Amino acid sequence: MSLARLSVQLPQRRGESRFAKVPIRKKVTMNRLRIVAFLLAAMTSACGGGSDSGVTTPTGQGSNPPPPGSAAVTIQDFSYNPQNVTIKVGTTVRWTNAGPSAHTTVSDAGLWNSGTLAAPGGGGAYGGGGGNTAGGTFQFTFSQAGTFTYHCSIHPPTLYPGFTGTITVTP
Ligand SMILES: [Cu+2]
Repeated sequence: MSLARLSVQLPQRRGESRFAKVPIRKKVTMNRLRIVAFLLAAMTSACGGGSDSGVTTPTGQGSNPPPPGSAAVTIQDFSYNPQNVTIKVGTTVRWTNAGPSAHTTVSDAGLWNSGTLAAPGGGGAYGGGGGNTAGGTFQFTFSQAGTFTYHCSIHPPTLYPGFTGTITVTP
């Protein structure tokens, strides 16, 4: 190894003993790459088909709607969040009351009626403290396409404008 080559390598390998280590480090890097590749391959095969619904994502659909499965709506502060949900037929929507009041989700067309969903208990208005109970939940699976509006029967839109929601179900 010539002095000229050494002087080139010095700035690249600060603080390490130089030329003796170069081939070893290369070998270690190669082995690491092989191990990573092996792990990736193992994980990929292990995870194949491991999703809960087993459905595939449709292509060319943009960001909406998501594939059948589930969607979540949070009821909080006299609003449904998100207010508008677009899903595919077969999707289950789950409403969760995050408080502070008791609420319902009732289909305007009478498809579903959750009954009263309790607010989270304990720990203040939003149930943030310890030892609290979770807010009430309700879920409904949409088996037909269409646009379904809904409201809270305890706080009707006549008194709470904007406290409404829409589920758009595509074929
Ligand atoms: Cu309500």
